Amino acid sequence: MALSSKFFTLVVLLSLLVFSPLDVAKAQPIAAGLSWSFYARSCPNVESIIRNRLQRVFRDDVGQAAGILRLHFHDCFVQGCDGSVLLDGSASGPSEKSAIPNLTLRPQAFAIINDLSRRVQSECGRVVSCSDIVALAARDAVFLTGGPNYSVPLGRRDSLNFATQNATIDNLVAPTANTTIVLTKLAAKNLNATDAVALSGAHTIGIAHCASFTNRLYPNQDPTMDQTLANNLKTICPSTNTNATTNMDIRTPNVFDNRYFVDLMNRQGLFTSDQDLYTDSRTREIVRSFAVNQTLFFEKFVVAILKMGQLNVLTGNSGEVRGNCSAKNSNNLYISSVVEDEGSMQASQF
Ligand code: HEM
Ligand SMILES: *[C@@H]1O[C@H](CO)[C@@H](O)[C@H](O)[C@H]1NC(C)=O
Ligand SMILES: *[C@@H]1O[C@H](CO)[C@@H](O)[C@H](O)[C@H]1NC(C)=O
Ligand SMILES: *[C@@H]1O[C@H](CO)[C@@H](O)[C@H](O)[C@H]1NC(C)=O
Ligand SMILES: *[C@@H]1O[C@H](CO)[C@@H](O)[C@H](O)[C@H]1NC(C)=O
Ligand SMILES: *[C@@H]1O[C@H](CO)[C@@H](O)[C@H](O)[C@H]1NC(C)=O
Ligand SMILES: *[C@@H]1O[C@H](CO)[C@@H](O)[C@H](O)[C@H]1NC(C)=O
Ligand SMILES: *[C@@H]1O[C@H](CO)[C@@H](O)[C@H](O)[C@H]1NC(C)=O
Ligand SMILES: CC(=O)N[C@H]1CO[C@H](CO)[C@@H](O)[C@@H]1O
Repeated sequence: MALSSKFFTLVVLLSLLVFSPLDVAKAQPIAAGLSWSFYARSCPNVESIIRNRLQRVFRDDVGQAAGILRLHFHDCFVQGCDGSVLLDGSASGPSEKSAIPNLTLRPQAFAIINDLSRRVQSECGRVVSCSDIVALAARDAVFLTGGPNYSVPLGRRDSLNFATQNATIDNLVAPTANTTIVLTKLAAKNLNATDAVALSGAHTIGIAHCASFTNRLYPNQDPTMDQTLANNLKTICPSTNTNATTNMDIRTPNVFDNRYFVDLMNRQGLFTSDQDLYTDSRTREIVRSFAVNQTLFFEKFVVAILKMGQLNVLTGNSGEVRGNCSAKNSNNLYISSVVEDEGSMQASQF
């Protein structure tokens, strides 16, 4: 009896391990060159350095979590998850940062990533890429606001160049897009309808500026918008060019949960791209399933963000590990004069 109950406990513990959210992550295929233990020897504390710091940052201002999560999305969708979005413009051309969709990325998100990179470098040297730091910080933004925890495959390298403004505009999706456009743009990145709905669920945290949704208020009110919400939004944004912001998830604006989908079912989604997911028959049932089952949403979100987080990654000897996330190493006088070449950096990782 005692033995069998011990055995039962063991089985329960084992199945908890097997079915924990971490393993939802680890069951997913990973891109060649990435690994679940990439910095195990070269920077074993990288994840705790980042998480401990972000815990403090988000305690002071939880909104920064949304800014960081969105930065990961913009990094990955434009030219791959290569830290390109972090580069400041150079004399050679306008950067990804200054392209129109990036105007509303939070300046603090860039500062937070640079600060994390400095902290990681002071413990480990220049071994962890800025793109990996963004991916880990985005995971922590999700987890520390109430969302699922998941493992992040690591080993991304940073790009030597930023994307053009045109590539930025072409790859990102406008908030005025309908579901057809959302599905088409995400399919181009091998993200299917389930992924599209799950990833849109990131809008369960964060804010938006009037310009992102006044297309639904003026000149004509979108008939799929709840009247009370429309009235409130018209007060916040009396005209199309008001520089004000509003929470995206009216129920629990700072918590990563499934209420965004409850909003959609109540015609309280903020953007056309959000609300149309419930209008369109191809995605309506997915929205409903997430609204009634948060565990299901979390599970599908982890699958989708892991796919997103591995789009066109640079690995091996491609790209570099930036010493300053805002500049490539050859543009960074300090780094290029004192740090050894990339070959020896690579060797030190194994
Ligand atoms: C379906 C395609 C998407 C569209 C059309 C879209 C559009 C937007 C827009 C227009 C904003 C507000 C910008 C502003 O007015 O300040 C925003 C904010 C945000 N987006 Fe998305 N987005 C999409 C997908 C995603 C994905 C995949 C993620 C992350 C996984 C994400 C995370 C966020 C977050 C967290 C914010 C809040 C940022 C903050 O508070 O600073 N979005 N998005
Ligand atoms: C979250 O996942 C990470 C990566 O697998 C792991 O190191 C960490 O211990 C987990 N944290 C919690 C609180 O579950
Ligand atoms: C960028 O897009 C604009 C408008 O579509 C076009 O006129 C311009 O030639 C493009 N520039 C480049 C460098 O492709
Ligand atoms: C979606 O938007 C595109 C471009 O504006 C338009 O051509 C198409 O008819 C729209 N589709 C639906 C189903 O509304
Ligand atoms: C989307 O892709 C996942 C695998 O990443 C798969 O499990 C799921 O069934 C797909 N969903 C749809 C609607 O095709
Ligand atoms: C809009 O407001 C933000 C602060 O909320 C400010 O940083 C920005 O300069 C303003 N932009 C314009 C065009 O007034
Ligand atoms: C919710 O989704 C989870 C994960 O897919 C599943 O195991 C569970 O049975 C679902 N719960 C209900 C009440 O359907
Ligand atoms: C990082 O690079 C940016 C862009 O070149 C520069 O403005 C900034 O001063 C650099 N930061 C440090 C700490 O060197
Ligand atoms: C956060 C950030 O870097 N924003 C940039 C967006 O583009 C404008 C215009 O180029 C820059 O001034 C901002 O610094």
